[in-house]
Order: sequence, then structure tokens, then C-alpha cells
Amino acid sequence: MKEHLGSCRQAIIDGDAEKSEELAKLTLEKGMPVLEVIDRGFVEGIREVGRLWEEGELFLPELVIGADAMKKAMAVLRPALESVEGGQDRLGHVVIGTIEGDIHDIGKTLVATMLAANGFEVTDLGADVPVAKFVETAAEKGADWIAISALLTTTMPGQKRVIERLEAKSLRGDVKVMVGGAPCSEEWASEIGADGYAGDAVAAVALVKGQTG
Ligand code: B1M
Repeated sequence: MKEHLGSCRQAIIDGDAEKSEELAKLTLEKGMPVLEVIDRGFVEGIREVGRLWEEGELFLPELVIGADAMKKAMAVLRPALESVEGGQDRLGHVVIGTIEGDIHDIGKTLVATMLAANGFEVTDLGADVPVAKFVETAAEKGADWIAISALLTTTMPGQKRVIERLEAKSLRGDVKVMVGGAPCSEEWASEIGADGYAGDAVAAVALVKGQTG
């Protein structure tokens, strides 16, 4: 297992999409724990790519190639996550997306997949989602939660604008707001008046489960 996790991490660092896809398939064939392989293998790889890029050891095209390798692996593994606890009554409705100006969608998609796998109805708006779109969709669907991902310090204020728009439309009491993404924190969530912060997909499920219904 340890060796497999190391290979998954390395395939992302190498930007080797063929290898990462192959390793994802092997994960399923061997019945390895999917979430652990994602978290301790592939995710560690993409975070290392980000670190190397920040230090100037990798260039933007290599960051893009690493992200592509990550997406290939996730495409293979996502259906296995979706089937973990499928087929039960829906526990609530979550509208999720990455805030406007921000195209990072790997973490957000993982959170959406885990919520769906745990019995929530999920409307995934994708990435670069305008503030108004979160609010309109939540109202239209009668959502219990809006989950807003932000990976850039420059896009985090958009999470606050969603809350302000909910207040302006007198909808704040109808829907809870969760924020997440690498630069976010508990402090940020309370500063902007969100109902919660989740540091990873498992915490996001726990938060929504604990406060819905
Ligand atoms: Co970008 N990028 N990137 N990037 N990128 C970061 C975020 C950065 C930290 C890299 C670095 O400097 N080390 C940095 C941000 C710095 C900052 O703002 N302080 C950065 C930058 C600067 C940029 C560009 C501006 C680069 C440029 O063009 N000069 C540009 C921005 C484009 C834009 O959005 N407008 C850019 C572009 C890209 C790529 C397109 C190449 C690619 C994204 C591909 C894609 O997503 N489709 C990319 C990537 C891959 C990264 C890093 C390396 C990895 C992100 C990732 O996928 N992580 C990232 C470095 C890092 O995060 N350490 C970086 C894996 C993922 C599973 O984790 O997203 O954290 P994460 O999600 C976790 C938790 O955070 C949580 O659960 C997830 C699962 O555990 N979570 C939530 C996430 N959303 C949640 C929502 C919730 C709850 C929990 O509910 C609301």
C-alpha cells in the first residue's frame, strides 16, 4: 500500500497522466481504499506540484500537466466513491461550486462526490461561478446548503459576497453556507458570517450531516 501511495504521488509530480490513470485502475482492481489513495497518494502529489511551482522549480505548463494527471485519476476513481453509500433517501440538498474568478475545481468536485455518496442531493455549478448564480440556484432548488470553494486569496472575498447577497434578498435564514478550499479557515468562515468551514471532503460531509435536518 505504501509503495502504491508513493507511485500515485509521483505520477502526479511527473505529470504522467497515463501512469496516474493506470494506478487509479489498479486501485480499483486490487480493492484498495479509494479515499485513502486519493488523499494520501494523488492529493499529496498535486500539493507537491503546487509547492514546487511556488518555489520556482516548476513552471505553469507543468502545473497544468500535473492537474491533468490528477483529473485523469479522479475520473477513474469518482464512480467508486459515488457507489459507497448510494441508494438511500436524500438527506438534504447542497448547491456547490467554485467562486467566480477561480477555476480550481479538483477539490470542489471531490467534496461534491463525497456529499452525493453520503446521501445528499448535489447541484454542482462547476467553477468560476458568479455570486448571483449561487443565490438564485439555492432559492430555485430550496437548497439546505450553499458550499463555496475558493483556492485563491484573491477570490475568497466572493464567498463573502454570496452571504451579502443572500442577506440582501432576505434569504439568509433559508440556507446555510459552508466555505472551503486551501486558503480558507474557521476564522475566515466566522469573519464573513458563514455557518461552517471544512478542511477536506470528509469534514464537509460531517459538517453538513451534523447541521441538516
Ligand atoms: Co493553482 N494555485 N493557480 N492551479 N493550484 C494554487 C491554489 C496555489 C496555492 C499554488 C501555489 O502558489 N502554491 C496558488 C494560489 C496562491 C494564493 O492565492 N495564495 C495558485 C495560483 C496562484 C494559480 C494561478 C493564479 C496561476 C497563474 O495563472 N499564474 C492560476 C489561477 C487560475 C484561476 O483560477 N483564475 C492557477 C491555475 C491552476 C491550474 C489550472 C494549473 C490548476 C487547477 C486545475 C483544476 O482545478 N481544474 C492549479 C492547481 C492544480 C493548483 C494546486 C497545485 C493544487 C490544487 C488542487 O487541486 N489540490 C494549488 C496548490 C495547493 O492547493 N496546495 C494551486 C488538490 C485538492 C484535492 O485539494 O483544492 O485544497 P483542495 O481541496 C480540498 C480541501 O481544500 C477541501 O476539500 C478538498 C478535498 O480534500 N475543499 C473544500 C475544497 N473546496 C471545498 C469546498 C467546501 C469544503 C471543503 O465546501 C464549501
